[in-house]
Amino acid sequence: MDYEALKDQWSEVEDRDGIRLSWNTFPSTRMEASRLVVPIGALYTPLKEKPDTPLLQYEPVTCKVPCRAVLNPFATVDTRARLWICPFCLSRNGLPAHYKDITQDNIPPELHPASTTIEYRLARSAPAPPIFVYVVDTCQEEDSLKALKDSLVMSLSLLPPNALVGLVTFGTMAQVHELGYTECAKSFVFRGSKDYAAKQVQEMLGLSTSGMRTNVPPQPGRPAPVMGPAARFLLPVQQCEFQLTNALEQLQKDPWPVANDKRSLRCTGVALSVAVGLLETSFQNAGGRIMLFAGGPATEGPGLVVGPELREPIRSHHDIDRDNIKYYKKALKFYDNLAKRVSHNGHIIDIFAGCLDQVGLLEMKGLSNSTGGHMILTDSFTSSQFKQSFVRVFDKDATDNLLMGFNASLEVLTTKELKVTGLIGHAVSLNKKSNSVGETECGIGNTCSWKMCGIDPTASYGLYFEIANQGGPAQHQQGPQKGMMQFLTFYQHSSGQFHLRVTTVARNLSGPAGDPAIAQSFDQEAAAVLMSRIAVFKAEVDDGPDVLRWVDRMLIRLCSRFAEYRKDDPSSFRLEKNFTLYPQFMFHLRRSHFLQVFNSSPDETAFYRHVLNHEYVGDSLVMIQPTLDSYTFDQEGSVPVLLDSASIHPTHILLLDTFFQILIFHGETMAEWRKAGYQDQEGYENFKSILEQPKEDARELVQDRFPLPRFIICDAGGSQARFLLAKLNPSTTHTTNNNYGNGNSTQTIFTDDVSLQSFMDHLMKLAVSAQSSAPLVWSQESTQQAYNVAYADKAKGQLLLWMWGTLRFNVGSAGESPLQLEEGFYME
Ligand SMILES: *C1O[C@H](CO)[C@@H](O)[C@H](O)[C@H]1NC(C)=O
Ligand SMILES: *[C@@H]1O[C@H](CO)[C@@H](O)[C@H](O)[C@H]1NC(C)=O
Ligand SMILES: *[C@@H]1O[C@H](CO)[C@@H](O)[C@H](O)[C@H]1NC(C)=O
Ligand SMILES: *[C@@H]1O[C@H](CO)[C@@H](O)[C@H](O)[C@H]1NC(C)=O
Ligand SMILES: *[C@@H]1O[C@H](CO)[C@@H](O)[C@H](O)[C@H]1NC(C)=O
Ligand SMILES: [Zn+2]
Repeated sequence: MDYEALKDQWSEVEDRDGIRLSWNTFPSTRMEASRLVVPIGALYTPLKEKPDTPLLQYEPVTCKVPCRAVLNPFATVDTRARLWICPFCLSRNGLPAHYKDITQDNIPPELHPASTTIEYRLARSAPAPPIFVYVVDTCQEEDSLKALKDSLVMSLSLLPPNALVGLVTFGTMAQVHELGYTECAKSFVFRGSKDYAAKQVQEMLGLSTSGMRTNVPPQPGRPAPVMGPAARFLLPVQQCEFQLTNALEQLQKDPWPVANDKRSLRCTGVALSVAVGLLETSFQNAGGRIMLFAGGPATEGPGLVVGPELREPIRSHHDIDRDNIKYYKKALKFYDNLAKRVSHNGHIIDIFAGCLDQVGLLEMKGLSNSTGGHMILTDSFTSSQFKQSFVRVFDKDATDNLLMGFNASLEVLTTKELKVTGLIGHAVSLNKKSNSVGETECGIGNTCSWKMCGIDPTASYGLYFEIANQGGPAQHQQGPQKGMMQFLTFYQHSSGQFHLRVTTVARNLSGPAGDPAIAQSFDQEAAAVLMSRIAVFKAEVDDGPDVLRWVDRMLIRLCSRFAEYRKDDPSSFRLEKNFTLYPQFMFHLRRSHFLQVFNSSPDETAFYRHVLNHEYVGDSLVMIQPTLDSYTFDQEGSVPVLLDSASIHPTHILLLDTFFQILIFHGETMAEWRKAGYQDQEGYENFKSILEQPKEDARELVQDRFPLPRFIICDAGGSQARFLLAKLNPSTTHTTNNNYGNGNSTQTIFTDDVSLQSFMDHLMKLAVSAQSSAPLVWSQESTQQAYNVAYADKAKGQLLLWMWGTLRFNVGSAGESPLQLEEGFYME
């Protein structure tokens, strides 16, 4: 099968099962697996929206304990003997009585070959309606507090009427508002400087006894039953909307005076621990979100990230590097402990930051990354970036249920050839051992089950596997064997029922060593994203340069293994089509703000990494390698161009999408004409429409983007243009004098600002010197193929360009001549 056909097949699988694998044929031995360099991995989006899939209204048929695999299309069913053989453990199971009528032609939906992904609506109902606790910072300027209050009031109308809501506000002190008390506004106050133990919080709020009546199921459309003592603070929105709206509208800026040389005293840590304590006793394992709205950094009490003195700056990456950080470790420990409690309780923490400066996302990130919460970094609560992203959290499906799941967990089962080594994504380990757990660990490992608490239709998890078989291929059976995985996602649907989503994946196991089927099955896009997650996971614990070195080493090893070349002859280096884009992804990854942190604040780094760990393959690739489109005269619409400084041209407009930013850049001439107002003159309609097109395309791009990206419109020479320049390959500035130095060792670290071309030159040199292989020459034809791949991908909204051509930027004649691509550069 050719590469385009394979890609189509993978994208069908992604649509159907929400999964993409780095290798679509599994190696049959451990040795062979280790030679693949890139691990066997899956990027899985469990709740990917599948509007046409029926929701089964019965309990799944499962295999015996301890296997518990769910009946699936790969099971062998003996309709006459009324049994099915589990493909995971090979046990025989009787079919349940109500399946007595099944025949070859009349099979239940879960056995249908297309049902590799299926969802059950279980009989079990949620112990309580979904809970939302707003934790609101009042140390804010009036306009920003006003905007936030408006957003919060508006959001009440987006909640299901039976949802329980609560309000905690904080500044110098933290207050829990007693919404159940209707005579006047009443709240419980906590000192901002004190570290309250869980028990103290509960005693102060009078919550020491558990008040939840677990055996009273909530009735949709009716007020929930009274929840004991917590009902003073958490009420169905339909019952307390008036009270809560009032409380929100009356919120004032924190009244404590703040001197000119001081920051506001803000006890974010106490406020969060009070909110956590509020849900802890009464609503353990019931679905709930704690939503923090932070207008600045914690400066008071436990979890403070900077002191109140303004002359003391908040920590930077350089400070962390030099270990010059006064509060960091203590704050991190505080929030990580809190995160442990919250994820154990099954609740979610979202962090919305609305501040030009940092608010301490770095320290607080564990709260969101271990509970499946959102982390949204914006400049202000007045920005549309905040307002629109916030609204998107409450998106609903066709049946008017919120698109969010609660108290979710994911379990992975494998056939004996495969073992799961870990997960990278927003989850914590449930420490469950089984035969499917591998010996090595990648990400959060040593378990076959994870808890994510919060889950939504785009939440994606990187799962990694190893091969168990130590010896030669054990091909006892006829034909190729299959390696299988089953993913079981159990969650509280926002309708109030529990659901189980089951995805079962089977792939061929390779034949004897050197089977070409493995290389053919390489999905370079999925692989790049899975490797990026590992790199980012490493970057959380290892030194930056060590991580870059690891990325380089893995890339060189992959190229040595799969490229064709003559030993020590870089000019003979050639990669097959299914590998050509991969080195370029790695080039952009190592330049990206995921790994190069010094141009970002620690909060920004935490935010970028958080979002990367949540997205599926396509969006992750845009983050790793942004897309760039060009608009000019005499051309229909936009044309994808190289992510290269040579793409800048006076009479062109560029549209850059980095996922986090959407930037429109006017070349010099374009900017001058626009400033002169030509677009409004007769005869310049063409110019006017060129100015409009990128804006329209940008609107299209952000339609389903979450969080909403930052919009930047800038001109050549303007200061904002730096955001574009930072993303471009520095081809036109680089001189031939690159400073790699010792080009022999695979330990070599590329300098940060090398161009893609030097990067590739160097990669080829290293790859061909590592070991020998058959000769082949990089040809004009493969250059052309690479371009075709690039343009084919554009159709799917992903611009991938392979720079195997020389870029020639014709200066002269007022820079009017178009960019020229000369191909065949690597011929000689
Ligand atoms: C993918 O690459 C491998 C190794 O270079 C090669 O054997 C295989 O034919 C390629 N497959 C396709 C579909 O291009
Ligand atoms: C929430 O999830 C945990 C495991 O992750 C599970 O033990 C618990 O039963 C779930 N809660 C409910 C109410 O089902
Ligand atoms: C989540 O945050 C904690 C720190 O709070 C960090 O140690 C961990 O690596 C993060 N997890 C991921 C997947 O980034
Ligand atoms: C799996 O193996 C079967 C039998 O050899 C073959 O027909 C099929 O094409 C293989 N599937 C893939 C995706 O390679
Ligand atoms: C590479 O190694 C060879 C032999 O070990 C040595 O002669 C050569 O100078 C080295 N090249 C560089 C650039 O270090
Ligand atoms: Zn079984």
